[in-house]
Amino acid sequence: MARTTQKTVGSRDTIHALSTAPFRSAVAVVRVSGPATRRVVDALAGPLPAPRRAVLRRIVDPVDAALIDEGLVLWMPGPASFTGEDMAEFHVHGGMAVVARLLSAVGSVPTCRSAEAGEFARRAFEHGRLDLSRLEGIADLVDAHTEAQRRMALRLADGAVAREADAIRAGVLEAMVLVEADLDFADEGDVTHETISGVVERCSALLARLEAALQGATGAARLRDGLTVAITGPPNVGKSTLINALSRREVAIVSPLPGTTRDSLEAWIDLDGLPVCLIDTAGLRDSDDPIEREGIRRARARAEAADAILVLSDGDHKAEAFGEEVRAIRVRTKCDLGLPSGGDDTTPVLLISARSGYGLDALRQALAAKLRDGLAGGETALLSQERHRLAFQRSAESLRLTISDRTRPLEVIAEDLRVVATAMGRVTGRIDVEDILGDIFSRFCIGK
Ligand SMILES: Nc1nc2c(ncn2[C@@H]2O[C@H](COP(=O)(O)OP(=O)(O)OP(=O)(O)O)[C@@H](O)[C@H]2O)c(=O)[nH]1
Ligand SMILES: [Mg+2]
Repeated sequence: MARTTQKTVGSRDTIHALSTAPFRSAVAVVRVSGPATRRVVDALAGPLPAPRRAVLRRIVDPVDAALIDEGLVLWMPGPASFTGEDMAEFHVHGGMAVVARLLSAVGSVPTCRSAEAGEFARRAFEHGRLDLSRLEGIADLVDAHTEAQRRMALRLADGAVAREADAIRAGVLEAMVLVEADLDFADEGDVTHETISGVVERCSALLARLEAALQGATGAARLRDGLTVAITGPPNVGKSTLINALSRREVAIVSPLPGTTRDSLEAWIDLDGLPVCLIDTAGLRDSDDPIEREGIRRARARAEAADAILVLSDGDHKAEAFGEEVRAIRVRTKCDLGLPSGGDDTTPVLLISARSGYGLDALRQALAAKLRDGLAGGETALLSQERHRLAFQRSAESLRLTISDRTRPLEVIAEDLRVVATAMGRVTGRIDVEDILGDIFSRFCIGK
């Protein structure tokens, strides 16, 4: 059916999108935002319901009055909505045909068009409903796979970073006032060293805050992206059997032939709340086969870059490399075939049988503990996003300059302070935002 509605592109357009996942599901939610939302509700579902109350309605296509589905309709007038504009939600059965027809029906209302990626969030920002860092937190919350990621994302969405950035910015603005006052009245005697003392005192306190915020930030960023664990060892020790057991999936081919795995294989697991990418690798040995050699080269490279390494050995094969690394956990496999007689090495070894499940819980615990050690407080850190970390870091560097050299002219100090105020303002998007908006909102998918 051809729909030839005149559309005007612009921010006063009314936008619509499927906000739930684009798969068959019990319920799908289509969101609408913008000035024509009233008309959309009226055309598809009859008179406007009471604000923010779900009502069950017959939803029809205004083009031919055909019934699309029966579902819940929510009317959320602006400005107290997510975007700050008039909004509506249609909760319908989540079949793809239902959704497709509903989207086309909404799109037939004049000035309605499909939302671009992140456009709902962008409107929320532009209408001052949420600052940038909170919106980034919401994006992380949607992407969170594990408890640790969820908690971290929620802190950001809840405004923890925004509050800190605002407080630091306010402190810097106070220091700037002192500097500007001095610059304006520079001819009224030698008060400059007093001004500098006052500024340095304020900057020291602010630097302490910045440094506290930066604590654990590197670990937090790794946690946000996920941690990698390489499973290494000689051929046939049971690396592939272990990745299958830990991920509870048939990720890798297992066979009694040594040299079965050549490519590195990955499986994501939730390890006590930590997002962990397990990597099964080719067995380490001297080989003349060029394909196996490439596999072994990759295995070593993955292990080098991993956050932790499981170094496997069995009764027949000893582990060669990585055994002494702090990142390594030594694991003796196939313990269902008999426990080792011991005495061959001093490094503690975890005993497991991937076949019977013996020792796997202890291995999970040891691995989670090792990864948490490496995160160095990242789980509770304030800053998990690179963009925020860089802003705090740049600010800290500026303040260190101000504090360390009291002989610099006030004009230069003023510039350092401005750098901090700008960096903190960008975290929340209060200033100079246009150039960073695209970056952030492109991370959102359509419907957010
Ligand atoms: N009894 C016993 N056999 C195991 C265990 N884990 C693995 N095996 C056997 O050991 C053989 C090799 O297992 P894989 O998991 O393919 O070993 P791998 O380390 O991935 O070997 P490559 O890919 O060749 O490097 C297979 O026959 C497995 O069934 C175990 O816990 N107990
Ligand atoms: Mg294998």
